[in-house]
Amino acid sequence: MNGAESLVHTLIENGVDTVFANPGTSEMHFVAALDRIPGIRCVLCLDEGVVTGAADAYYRMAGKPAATLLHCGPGLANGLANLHNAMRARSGIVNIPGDQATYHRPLDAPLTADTAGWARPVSAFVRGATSAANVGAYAAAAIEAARTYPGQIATLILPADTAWEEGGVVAKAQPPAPPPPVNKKAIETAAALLRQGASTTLLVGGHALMEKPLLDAWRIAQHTGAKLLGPVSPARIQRGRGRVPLMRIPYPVDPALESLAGCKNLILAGTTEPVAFFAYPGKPGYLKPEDCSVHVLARPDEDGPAALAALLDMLGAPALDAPDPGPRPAPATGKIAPEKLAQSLAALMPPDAIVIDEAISFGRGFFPYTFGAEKHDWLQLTGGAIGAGIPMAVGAAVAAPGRRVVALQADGSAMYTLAGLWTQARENLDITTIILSNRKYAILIHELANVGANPGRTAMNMLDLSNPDLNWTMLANGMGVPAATAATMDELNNLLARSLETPGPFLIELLI
Ligand SMILES: Cc1ncc(C[n+]2csc(CCOP(=O)(O)OP(=O)(O)O)c2C)c(N)n1
Repeated sequence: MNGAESLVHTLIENGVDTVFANPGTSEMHFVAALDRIPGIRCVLCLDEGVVTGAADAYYRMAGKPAATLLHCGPGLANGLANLHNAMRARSGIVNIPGDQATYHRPLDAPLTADTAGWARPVSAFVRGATSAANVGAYAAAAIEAARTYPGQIATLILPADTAWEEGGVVAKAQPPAPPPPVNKKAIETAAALLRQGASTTLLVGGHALMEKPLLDAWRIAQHTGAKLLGPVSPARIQRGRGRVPLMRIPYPVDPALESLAGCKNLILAGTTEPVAFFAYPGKPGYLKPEDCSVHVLARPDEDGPAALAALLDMLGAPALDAPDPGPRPAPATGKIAPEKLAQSLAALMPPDAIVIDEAISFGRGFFPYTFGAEKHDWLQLTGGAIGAGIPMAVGAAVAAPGRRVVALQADGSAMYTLAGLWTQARENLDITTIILSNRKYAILIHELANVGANPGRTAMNMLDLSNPDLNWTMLANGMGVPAATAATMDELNNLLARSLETPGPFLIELLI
């Protein structure tokens, strides 16, 4: 058995059965081993940002890591922005860049780079195999690291000779260490604060945004009068009718500050203290009021769901269902508007859909209008590095066959990793992409004003995507994805309804 074969067997034996791949020469033996040994679904992506963004969303939906296959340092570097988003989402990924053969590295051939150096800032674990004999053991260690609660990026660098040489040994990963036990003192403190009744906000993130813990949080809030909020950009929320209608802290700094105005005690469950996305001249960076104290019920790496369950128990909050959102709305008609798109989604989305939200400025107000939709999962851009949406749709669809993925996709952000559409077509993934076509970097037009900068012609040109206009139907068709344009809500409703029922990908350019 060579090193590459030991790697593939180790992945399979430890339940890693999906690889998002963009290979090169140094990974040919890894590719050959994936070919010889059945058991892994290999998904070719034509850009490394697609590989890493797909692996991120795969973990969010499957709850187990996929592996990547990347080409040397530069291939890894192309995937870094979406690894950054994955790190912010606390997604587990077994990230595998190949590399120059160990003995070829000193020759400084063109693709030689500081692969480990590029991996380190986004990885909780970085290790390079030094011989075929340790590939399996290091892969098992990487899998263990990737699975560590709530999820981490573990990078295993695979020099070409460690893949092709004989002497590979398959290894078994240890089960990951469980999250630290719930902190009793933190629960008592939170219970005491909630009983006091002073203006308290419960901010819930991470795995605590799944259906059951979120209902626990809702019951705590209803019982004590606390306000319940989610972070600006959580990795995954389970929502829709029968589930908690959670509002998030808004992205723009002024409404974000307002959402916490008057808060005296901020209790954090599975998330960190909220801060503004950016500094703005004369505005605070921390979003809580100055006289507000922060209490950590559970850190993101602690068991937030268990902490909420224990807190609920201590408070003795009565059983309660999520509130009834009323009848399912009808699709909105007429001129296009953000809340109307949300309304049509709520009307038409099938049960168990997965929404990928890289809607940027158009998507700010979608949440309240979709509380009445069928149950669904909502995945957000977590690290602010745009170009995640199309790849995430790929990863979610691969992770959850049989569930429809609806990608709400701003046009500027779509262009970064457009190549992901090709993978959607090649794998025939059930993805409906709605391109929010404003032909602008609209958010940055607001930001220009927010930071007090001058909107001159050169500046405005740098925020304008017209001249030439992107032809979305042709772009999608060119990669094998059928597409059409909608200029009214009625046109959108027709296209959306049809695509939601038709297997495979479809792209709608919505002229907003
Ligand atoms: C990797 C990366 N590059 C650049 C940016 C800066 N940036 C933030 S928003 C944005 C434009 C977004 O435009 P679009 O996706 O069309 O959404 P809209 O603003 O029109 O709603 C840019 C370039 C970023 N956040 N991340």
